[in-house]
Amino acid sequence: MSRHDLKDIYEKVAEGERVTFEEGVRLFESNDLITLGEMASLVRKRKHGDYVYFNKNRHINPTNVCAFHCNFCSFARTSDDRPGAYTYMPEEIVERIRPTVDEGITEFHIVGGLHPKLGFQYYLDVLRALKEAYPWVHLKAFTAVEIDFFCQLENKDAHTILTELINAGLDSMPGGGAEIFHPEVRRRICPEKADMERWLEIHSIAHSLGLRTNATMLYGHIEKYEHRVHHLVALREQQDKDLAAGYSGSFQTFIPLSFHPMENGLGRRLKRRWTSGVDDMKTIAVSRIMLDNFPHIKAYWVMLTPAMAQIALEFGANDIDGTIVEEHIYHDAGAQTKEHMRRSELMRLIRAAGRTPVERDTVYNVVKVHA
Ligand code: V47
Repeated sequence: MSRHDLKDIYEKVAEGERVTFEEGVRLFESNDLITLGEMASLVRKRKHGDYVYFNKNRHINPTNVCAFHCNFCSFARTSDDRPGAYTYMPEEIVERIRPTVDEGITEFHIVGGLHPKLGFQYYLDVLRALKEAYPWVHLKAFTAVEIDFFCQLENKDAHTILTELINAGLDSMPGGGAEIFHPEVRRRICPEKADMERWLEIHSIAHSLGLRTNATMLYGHIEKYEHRVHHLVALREQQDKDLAAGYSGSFQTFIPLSFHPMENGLGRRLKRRWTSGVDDMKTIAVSRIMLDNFPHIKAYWVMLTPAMAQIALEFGANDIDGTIVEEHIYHDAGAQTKEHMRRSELMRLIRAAGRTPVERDTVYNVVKVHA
């Protein structure tokens, strides 16, 4: 497909009009990467000019023991006695991370396994301990799948569970656990997980409680372009509803996640096939074009590599995540990237792309514009 074939969609995007499901599929089918990048850049520039956001954050994965069996996951261990299984108690977490936490850090990103035995209290205690030890740090914690698991453990509704978590220190929610919403794919990769309706419902309840949340999409495995577009449209519709409802929370950032095929059953079945650079950039671009009501698109450097995250800035991304410090989910699945990037390195990456680095906190308050 050439630029000419995308002309009608290009004109809609230039006019700020919404792209349909069918047009979204056409965008994915196109190999005209430059035109896709131009279209995504139109949307990105309108929203953010040349600002590129990053933050000083640290990932924390309290346990990798998980009751679920998602076939794409290399991080989870099915029980405490499996090789490599770990669980850190709340006080241990506080002490383990102390050497890497300074006053400049603004976010802990906390996700982990659905431990079959620890109970909800453990997860509340993790938040409380971190908030008490590092009260200035924003706690972005627990995916909708984890929240759904807590509801089952406690036999309580999501509104109650989220309120308890907020009282323990929860400030916002990350976007994980979304994978691919379409049931044809979801039942083949993560049948035990909360389904699309439940995942969206939990985010909507979080929004009604004033939380900002993120959303992800795990692509590059058995899904088709139609499934990706279905996923994007579902997120766009939920955001429309929550904005119309006047909730004080909403989705803020979308993060496409490319499948990493090492050390997991799905990867073995797919003969350890990695996504291509073209697919990675196309997915960033189509996400930016379709999710017109999402403020931010993140190029997660751990997943993409710093070099490709930098290129993604020309395909609609306006955020590259943060310093991270310690990362398990992608490194267990074969990522060759570093786990830590210094703030100065992140800024160099952004500047070398001709853009302005903007340090932010989790909810995009500007810490500093590095003009
Ligand atoms: O939900 C698991 C994915 C997610 C693999 O909100 C895999 O700012 C690829 O959600 N290959 C967790 N992906 C990570 C996540 C995230 C990351 C960065 C920023 C934010 C944010 C959220 O990782 C899981 C799953 O979709 N995942 N295994 C794998 N083998």
